[in-house]
Amino acid sequence: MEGALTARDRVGIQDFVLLDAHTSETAFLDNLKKRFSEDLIYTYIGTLLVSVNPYKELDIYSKKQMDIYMGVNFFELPPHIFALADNAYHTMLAEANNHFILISGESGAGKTEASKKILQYYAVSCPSTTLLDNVRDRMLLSNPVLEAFGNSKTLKNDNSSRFGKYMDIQFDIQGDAVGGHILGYLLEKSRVVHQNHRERNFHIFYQLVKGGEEDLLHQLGLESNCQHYSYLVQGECANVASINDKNDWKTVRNALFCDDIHSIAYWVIASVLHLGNVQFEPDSKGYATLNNSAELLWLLGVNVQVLQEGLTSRKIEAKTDEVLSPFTVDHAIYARDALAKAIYGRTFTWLVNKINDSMENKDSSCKTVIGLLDIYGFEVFYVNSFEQFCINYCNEKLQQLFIQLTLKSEQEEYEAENIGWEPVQFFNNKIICDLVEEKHRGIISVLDEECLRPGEATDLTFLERLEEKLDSHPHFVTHKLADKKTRKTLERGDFRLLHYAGEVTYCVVGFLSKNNDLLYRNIKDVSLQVSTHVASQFKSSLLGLTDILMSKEPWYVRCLKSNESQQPGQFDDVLVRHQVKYLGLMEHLRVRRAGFAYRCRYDVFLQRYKPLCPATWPYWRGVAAEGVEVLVQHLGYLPDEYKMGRTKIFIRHPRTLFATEDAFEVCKHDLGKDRKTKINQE
Ligand code: AOV
Ligand code: MG
Repeated sequence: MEGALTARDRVGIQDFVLLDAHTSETAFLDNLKKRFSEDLIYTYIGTLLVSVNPYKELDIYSKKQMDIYMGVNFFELPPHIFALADNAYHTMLAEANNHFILISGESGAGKTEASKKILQYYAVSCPSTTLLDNVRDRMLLSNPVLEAFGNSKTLKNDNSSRFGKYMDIQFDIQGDAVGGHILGYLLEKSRVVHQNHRERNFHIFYQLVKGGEEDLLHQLGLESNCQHYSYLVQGECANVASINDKNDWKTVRNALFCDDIHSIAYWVIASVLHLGNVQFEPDSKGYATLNNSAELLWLLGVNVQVLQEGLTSRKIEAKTDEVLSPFTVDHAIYARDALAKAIYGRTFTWLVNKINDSMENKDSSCKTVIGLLDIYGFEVFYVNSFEQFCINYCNEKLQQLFIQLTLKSEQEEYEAENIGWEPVQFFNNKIICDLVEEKHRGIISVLDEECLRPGEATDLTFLERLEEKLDSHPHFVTHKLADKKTRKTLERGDFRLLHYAGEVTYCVVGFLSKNNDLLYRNIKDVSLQVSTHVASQFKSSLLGLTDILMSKEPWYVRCLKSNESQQPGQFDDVLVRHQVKYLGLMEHLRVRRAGFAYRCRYDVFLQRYKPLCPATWPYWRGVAAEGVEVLVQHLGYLPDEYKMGRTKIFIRHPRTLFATEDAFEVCKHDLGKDRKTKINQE
């Protein structure tokens, strides 16, 4: 019928690979937008899943939906996060190897929601035995607990993750989810003591104060009013429309699975709140004295006198003795906040350990894992500090990993295998990773060096050192180094990095002290350990993470933020286009489209599919590559559908492989049970 919209016109195309050959960025965006307006938030680029945040509940995550996606070939149903989860799962079972799902995108794009959906899929859909239900429940319950302690409202996202999380879901040989393990990365502890305007502290504080039962609050000496606590009022937004702290409290309380954990967690929250209310006044010499020490009594388990001393003075070792050097009020506030941050930070680590104990797979029957990576997304605020520097560096590393695993290695493999290939150009952000992490010259190195000159170095000398070392770096600018026009946009205490995802201007104030994260020594004596040089620790833990990921088979979810105001149904063209650009989605599409979705070593391919051809069954006595050629000719592969490399066969489209897989299933069936067993064993 003339004028009528075809389904394709209306809902767009579900795999970008199938769009017209020379897809422009505009066509790419049109397709996303069309689908978004029909509540179709998922689209594929081959096996990569693009997800656009709808900012509204969609009825697509029910158990019924999970059942629909279970064990179905990837491209047979509309794109879905469950399809990706299922595909990773079945590939893991078939190939008996480890996988990971990298979820990336900027703050508020939907990473955490995606990771929760994937975990739910595994916990609910995979086969189960009663014995294991317990472990699965723990896995699911770990989410609300860690979100309560590790997420908060920021300007970008009402439920923003303020820590990085990598979770291994462990499976046994039957495919049962049998255990889990979480690695946490760099919690943004500074939030405990300071929140910017319109931002909050971690959710758990508001949950306890607003939702805690009267008895409990009484025991902890807490008022049920957030306004009473100086650590909760700085952002002036204790109440957030999209958050129901009272309800969330109930969920978290039920999810905190044992009494010990309950009481310790509450004690810590209460202690931190009381600590925040401790005020200091100058004595006649200007030294700090506590003006309301009663609050401290609630800091259970700590010797009050030692604590008071620790907050108002520092121990200095003299030749034979130790003397107390008193603090000014500013110093004392610094010490108080350092203690609050440290208590909270250590509790978070302790909580992750407890959760890990509860999900541990005790009978070591675990065979393979699927790792889920959900970190804090790239973020740019009006003022950006050390925290944003670490978060954005982390995103830079993940982008580098993505590039290495897809764009770069893919093209290198074609070259190594002598597959004819027109190289696709892409921006490699390695230069920015190096700028941050290179030895001696990189920003972290310079920062660490400055931290080793206590008393002499300041945030500004740190900036000067950077200017000396990086004066001609194309991705680094400061007021001094900038041209006339750019200079106007920079303050003297700023440096600007040209990140892969855009420019970010960092204010150096606080970089040294945050990197040092040093507690005054006698406070450390009370209960805590010193942790030094966060940024380098972070760097090495990220390098460790990269190693973990490199040893596994990757899957990608690229989350896009639809609009800045967290509104349902709004698609901001400029914002989405920017993300499509910096995430390298067009380049990925080009590589994918011109490339080959599947590849397999000749011997492995032949071994699996040899029953499909009389010439190769039961044995092929010649060279494996020739056997594969005979086999695929027999199966009717067209010349355009595959290429023969040096050691591998490359298959252009998954549907070709699926057809072969289907034929294999039928053949296995026909061969009968005994022989089927034999094939599997071989
Ligand atoms: P993020 O993890 O990527 O940001 P979230 O996953 O927390 O972002 O998503 C932000 C908000 O967007 C959620 O709280 C939901 O309200 C909404 N949302 C996201 N995905 C969906 C979905 N699939 N369906 C419905 N609503 C969704 V950060 O943690 O800030 O980088 O540090
Ligand atoms: Mg998140």
